[in-house]
Amino acid sequence: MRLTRTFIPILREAPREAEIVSHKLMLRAGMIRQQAAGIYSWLPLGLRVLRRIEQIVREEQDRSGAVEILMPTIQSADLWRESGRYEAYGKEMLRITDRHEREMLFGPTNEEMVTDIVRAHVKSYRDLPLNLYHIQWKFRDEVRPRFGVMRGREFLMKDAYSFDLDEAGARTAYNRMFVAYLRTFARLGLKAIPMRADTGPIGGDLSHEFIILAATGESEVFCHRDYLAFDTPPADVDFGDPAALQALVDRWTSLYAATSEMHDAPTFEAVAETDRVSARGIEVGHIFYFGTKYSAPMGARVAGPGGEMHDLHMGSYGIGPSRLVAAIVEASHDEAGIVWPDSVAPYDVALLNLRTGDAATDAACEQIEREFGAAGLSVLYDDRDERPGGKFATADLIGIPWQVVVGPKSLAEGKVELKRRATGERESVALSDVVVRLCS
Ligand code: P5A
Repeated sequence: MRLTRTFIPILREAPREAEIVSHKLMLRAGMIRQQAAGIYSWLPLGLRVLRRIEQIVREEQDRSGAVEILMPTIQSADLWRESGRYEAYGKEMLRITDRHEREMLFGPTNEEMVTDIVRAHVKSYRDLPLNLYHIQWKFRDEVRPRFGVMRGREFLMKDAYSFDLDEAGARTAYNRMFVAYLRTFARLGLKAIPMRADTGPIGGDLSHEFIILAATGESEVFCHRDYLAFDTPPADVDFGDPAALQALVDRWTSLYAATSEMHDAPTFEAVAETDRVSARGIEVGHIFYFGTKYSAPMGARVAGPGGEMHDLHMGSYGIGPSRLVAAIVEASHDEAGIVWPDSVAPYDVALLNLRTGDAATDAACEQIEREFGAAGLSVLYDDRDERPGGKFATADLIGIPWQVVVGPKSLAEGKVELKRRATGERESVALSDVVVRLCS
């Protein structure tokens, strides 16, 4: 993609309303635009990152056995009356009336709706276990929307819902999501620590938040330092083996880790002082087990092996892809701009033509762009008529992992420069080798 043909409205200065570095950088890099408090448009660069995050989340959900659906954003108030949450949810719910005076709402979460789907179609224990998820926009009229897409009012959520015959089955479903989340966050280049958490308006008594440590995080958290060095479960973990899953979860819950609502100071102080981490964190995922809280009032039950009826045991599991874009920037930037992890970068390579209009540099850039494309790497080609300094600054700001710099002097010797954004390391590479060098 040529920079002159796409739409990346770079800002020289961060708008004053941006308080934290991720919000500043996302605005400066032209990734998002605020449309109202806590409501954003996603511009091309931001959208590409959001889509890559969504795709990694989707792959790990699918790997764990969850099945993708898509439920609407608008829901009927009647469904929420069945669970008793319509009144209880309060002012955070955006309530809407349609032309027939029917009460509707913009969904803040989908426990009721998915329970309605399952009660209509799932009648027997043979249809279980079942985990349905979707990736859909939510609306919560937050008291304090802030920090850009970190705490929006409209935000994207991956929400999964598990259905099992009994508590033991539901526990395995919970463990599946727990392990899938560890893998998801690691693939996004993040160290997320599962911490005992409060359940709030979702309910239930077993819950973990997945937290990444960051000075600008909104939550106060406490954990054992060893978690920072724990290994991620491998890609071939057997999601059909309850004992193997339990062993992984046992390990990841063996040390102290709690959010401030669940914090127990005496237990934490029993941890050696050098191992105690007391920090701020960003909640990027949250999982819940709440048994029959929705299935019992809504009549979601199935016949067991002997024909007896069971209320379904449920859990729900959320990840915030739009918040993750900001969280990754918080975790990965320097003074010059964003440093995208390879797995979510908006493009793989930034191609800088230092003398646009020069026949040799133009031809070399076009050749490189074609060859990278053929090799399956995406390229953002800076073909603007702009000074080299401006091109370097833009490339550093938007943080694409590799930069290929094509200038007339080195090109005369058949060379281009390759720079790794994360480390600043540069090497001079023959024009004919640059694609092979990145693909190997
Ligand atoms: C779990 C899935 C739930 O809503 N119901 C369905 C459960 N959990 S949650 O913790 O309230 O939200 C899940 C994740 O969504 C993200 N998130 C947000 N992202 C941006 N702005 C917000 N205002 C916002 N609120 C929640 C978080 O990643 C959270 O973990």
